[in-house]
Amino acid sequence: MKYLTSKEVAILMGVNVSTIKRWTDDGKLPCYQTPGGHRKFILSHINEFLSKNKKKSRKVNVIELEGIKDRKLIQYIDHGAYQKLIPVFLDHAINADSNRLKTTLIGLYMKQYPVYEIYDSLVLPVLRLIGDKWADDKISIAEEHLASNTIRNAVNALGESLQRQYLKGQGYTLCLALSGDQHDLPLIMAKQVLELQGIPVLNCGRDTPVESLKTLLKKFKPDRIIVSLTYIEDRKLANREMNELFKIASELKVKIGIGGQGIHHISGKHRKNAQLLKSIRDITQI
Ligand code: B12
Repeated sequence: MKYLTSKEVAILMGVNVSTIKRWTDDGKLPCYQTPGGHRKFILSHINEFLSKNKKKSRKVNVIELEGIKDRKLIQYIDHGAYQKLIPVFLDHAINADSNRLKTTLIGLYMKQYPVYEIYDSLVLPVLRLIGDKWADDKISIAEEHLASNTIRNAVNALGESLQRQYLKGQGYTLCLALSGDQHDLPLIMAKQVLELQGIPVLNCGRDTPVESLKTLLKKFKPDRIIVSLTYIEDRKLANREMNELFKIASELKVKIGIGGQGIHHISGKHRKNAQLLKSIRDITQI
């Protein structure tokens, strides 16, 4: 977690340091105070303030705070111009420019664009383009790995800035990808969006055999299980695991949600019995 000083927050918000001090003294802008009396901020403090003072978010400039002088990028972020951001984000991902990727995601979040929208409208289209480039032999496996890893790090950096306040009495949601599926980016994004809604998440991550879940389910008693299906190599195995999961779910009275491009590879009865998540936004409706 990165802590910001009053001076950095002043640059970020486009105001004087004295204004930052006044806002914190008035209790409008949350902050931590060091034993020496210095104010320290995390991005979610600023986001909380901005969500109550929407007009002030217009002046916010995360990119410049990071020393990136890129007027076009600033403009696209300000306007949430996803169509224009897609090729730029793709280019930065392929060039492993993690600083620009991170500040683009955090910049959009600070401008109050919903996290699910940032993922559905920017990150997912870029990941698909990277996959297409790899499939068309336009980039090597190494380049594809580097680009998707750089995006993964930026998504994790945004996750660190998000504020989490779990709702009282809210049960867990357990997330996983089935055996053999190594794609975990959708799970990371789904976790963040659920947590923003006050739902605590247990993310088992990629390549999780369903038969290994039993003790965990008994221990945490989740309300819901979400399965990410991106790549299914062995359809028989995937359907066997889904059968097993539905059996466990009916015993424990737990709902199942499934999402990802691999949902078409599992049997129709599973698709019928589960809640289908066709976008990251759908996670906000469960
Ligand atoms: C990054 C990546 C990898 C990385 C994964 C890194 C990681 N830690 O996640 C690595 C390098 C490991 C990898 C490996 C492989 N990959 Co890959 N990979 C991708 C890539 C570029 C992005 C995947 C991703 O995160 N997509 C984002 C998801 C979320 O987008 P989506 O599924 O389209 O969108 C859905 C979600 O929004 C969903 N949704 C809504 N709510 C929710 C909630 C949840 C929880 C979920 C899951 C989804 C969801 O609804 C949308 C529509 O379905 C894709 C390209 C692509 N088109 O996606 C290829 C892709 C998935 N990979 C592919 C392949 C072939 C492979 C490999 C076999 C390559 C190889 N020869 O080794 C291996 C298989 C590994 C394995 N056993 O799983 C193919 C799959 C083709 C197919 N028909 O199944 C793709 C499509 C590339 C391509 N164009 O061919 N890959």
